[in-house]
Amino acid sequence: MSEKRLTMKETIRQKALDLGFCACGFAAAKPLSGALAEYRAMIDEGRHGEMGYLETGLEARANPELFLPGVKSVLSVALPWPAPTKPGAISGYAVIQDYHRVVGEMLAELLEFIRSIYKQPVYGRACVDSLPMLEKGWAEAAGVGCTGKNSLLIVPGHGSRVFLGELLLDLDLEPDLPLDWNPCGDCTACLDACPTGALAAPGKLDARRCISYLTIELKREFTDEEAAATEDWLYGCDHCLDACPYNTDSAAAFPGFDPKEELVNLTPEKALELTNSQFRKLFAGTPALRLGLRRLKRNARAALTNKHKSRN
Ligand code: B12
Ligand code: SF4
Ligand code: SF4
Repeated sequence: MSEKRLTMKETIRQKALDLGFCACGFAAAKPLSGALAEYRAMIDEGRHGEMGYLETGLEARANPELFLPGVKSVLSVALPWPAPTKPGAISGYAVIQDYHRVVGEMLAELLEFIRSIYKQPVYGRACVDSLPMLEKGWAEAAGVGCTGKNSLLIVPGHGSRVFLGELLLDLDLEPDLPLDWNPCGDCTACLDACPTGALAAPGKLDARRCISYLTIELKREFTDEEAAATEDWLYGCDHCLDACPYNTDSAAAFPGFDPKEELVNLTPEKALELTNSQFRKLFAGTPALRLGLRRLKRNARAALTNKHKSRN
């Protein structure tokens, strides 16, 4: 490999860190075989529940060449969000600015920078949950971190309270090596903290039992069993994140994320009183806006029932 290519890569990585990402790595855009096998197993076993969109484009998720011919490298980044200041009913990642927009804008700026330092046209495409990509698999391949038993990617020194994003590039950049790191060892804190048994085995999630899936992804009304499983959560669930020793409260978050106090303090009672326009105003700019008021109220009714049951 030429010294120039290495220098370019390190210049890009430094820019990514300067923009606020806590980690940046590079992988060759070659098929990810191990991650695809895990993915197929999830679909074949029905663990994805009613997320029908996960059944499409299976091969492409592990091989970006199939939807972006000519792509040679996958640049993977992580952006840390703040630890909750107090327990709330909405996951910490959803009481702040929508990561799709924030990470997407930062990746667009990084791409502009890359174009400015190359003396040739550079084709690039940013992805934050917006293309069929196995984001954790790519982050692992790029040496950004390792997947823990809660199935989330852990970045050394920053934990798993991080969003992932990618830039697909037609540049032939030297790939980084995956980390030689077993972050979990004998720890089982996340498996023990999951109230529903959704973490069926280390690294294997059964979404049908996951509160995050039930409150965010499930479109229909709950069955009685599903409603009982959601505890007092209105959107998402943070138990397996909060339990992880790598997610210390002092880990530095991206300063551009500013928790919305009204969302941190939202109760099921208040959620049930919201009108449509109040809902849109309250959730504007956050990832939870896409839930819609009907499903927020579904979640709030279940949370209230669970609260009353736990008192009796
Ligand atoms: C569908 C989806 C969900 C589904 C299913 C989650 C899942 N684990 O599959 C639901 C709705 C439940 C969900 C919930 C959450 N999600 Co989500 N989700 C996604 C999405 C869109 C696709 C994930 C996917 O393809 N899953 C299918 C499975 C098979 O793939 P996988 O988990 O990546 O597979 C790996 C593991 O299974 C692992 N593995 C397999 N076997 C074993 C065995 C061992 C021992 C180990 C250690 C690992 C391991 O290897 C595979 C390859 O890396 C991604 C974005 C994306 N496009 O990738 C975000 C994403 C994974 N979600 C994210 C977040 C933040 C969450 C929540 C924390 C939100 C919340 N607070 O409520 C929860 C966490 C729940 C959990 N413990 O996973 C982040 C995770 C960031 C990170 N640090 O990893 C992502 C990457 C979005 C983003 N751009 O930042 N999510
Ligand atoms: S998000 Fe909640 S329900 Fe889902 S695996 Fe983690 S702890 Fe379990
Ligand atoms: S809580 Fe323990 S087992 Fe779970 S991901 Fe963190 S280190 Fe791994």
